[in-house]
Amino acid sequence: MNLKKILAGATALVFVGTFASADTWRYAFEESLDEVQGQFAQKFKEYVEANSDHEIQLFPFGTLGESADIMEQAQAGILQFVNQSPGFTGSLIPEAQVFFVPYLLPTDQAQLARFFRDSKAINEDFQGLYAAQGLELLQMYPEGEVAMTTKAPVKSCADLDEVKFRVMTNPLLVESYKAFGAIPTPLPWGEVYGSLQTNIIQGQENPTFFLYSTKLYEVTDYITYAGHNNFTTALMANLDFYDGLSGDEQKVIQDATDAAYDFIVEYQDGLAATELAKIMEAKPEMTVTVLSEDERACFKAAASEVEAKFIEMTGDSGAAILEQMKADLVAAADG
Ligand code: 6CS
Repeated sequence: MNLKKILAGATALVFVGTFASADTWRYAFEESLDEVQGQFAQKFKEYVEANSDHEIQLFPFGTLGESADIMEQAQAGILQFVNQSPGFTGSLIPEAQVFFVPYLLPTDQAQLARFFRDSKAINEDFQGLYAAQGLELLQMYPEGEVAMTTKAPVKSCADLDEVKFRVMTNPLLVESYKAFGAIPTPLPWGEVYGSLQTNIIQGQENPTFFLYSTKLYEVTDYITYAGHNNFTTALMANLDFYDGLSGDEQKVIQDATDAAYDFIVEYQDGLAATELAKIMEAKPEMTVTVLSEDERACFKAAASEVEAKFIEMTGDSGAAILEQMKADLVAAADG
């Protein structure tokens, strides 16, 4: 644990706390207000404030530190709510790494929306795993298909040879990019732009909207879609805080989560296409490639190796979650 950072976060919160009433709940997330997590958070806040006496104080990325810092603050009860992606939570809850088994999640956004809403694995099985870490899992939701952005073209895994590729700090994501042939380099988000700029890394992956909003297109020249994953994220509450609430308060939180979920699914309809168009306007020389089935072959072949690693890391518990997710995905495919 980085004690200096958690103390800095706590000090910042004590400072803001002096201006906040006891009815204020603190909610931190990994993006800015105008990005997907920020939009979700604002909807949640709007609902809670319209339907209770509580106020929600939002802390966008950077105000309280990196993803790891806000998770520590939420577990410690300094924050009541935290939005963190399994890309980071996977180092705390190994089963949450399942989201990095390549080609497990579909790219179809409507199917994904049904899956995250109805999945037993998500809405029941993961609950206990998060609770064991002092967290009430409120909602997982998708943020869009991830694209690889690099400094040189990627037409197959061979093109990733010797490429230092940034991944979130998640052991299975490291295994994925190893299996894809790259040199995986786990880094917190705050170091990504500068590391690309200075050529410490030569690639990274993220959903299209984020490539535009964070200006990653400025420091990479190729965007490649291999269809290998969708970015997943999750809203959680501190478990002691949540368990200590009245039934009415818990209901407001559940309803606010549902409202934010419905909103964010609709908000993202067409978002990847509009944000890609903005990237092309800002940087017309950007090369965008959607890999063909043949070009995807080596990425798809790597998937079974990564799945086996996941089972090796998580045992029976991970195997059961994976099986349940596959069944839930089939159910979501049927509409
Ligand atoms: O790559 C990352 O680390 C970041 N990507 C997104 C889409 N949201 C937050 C996360 O920290």
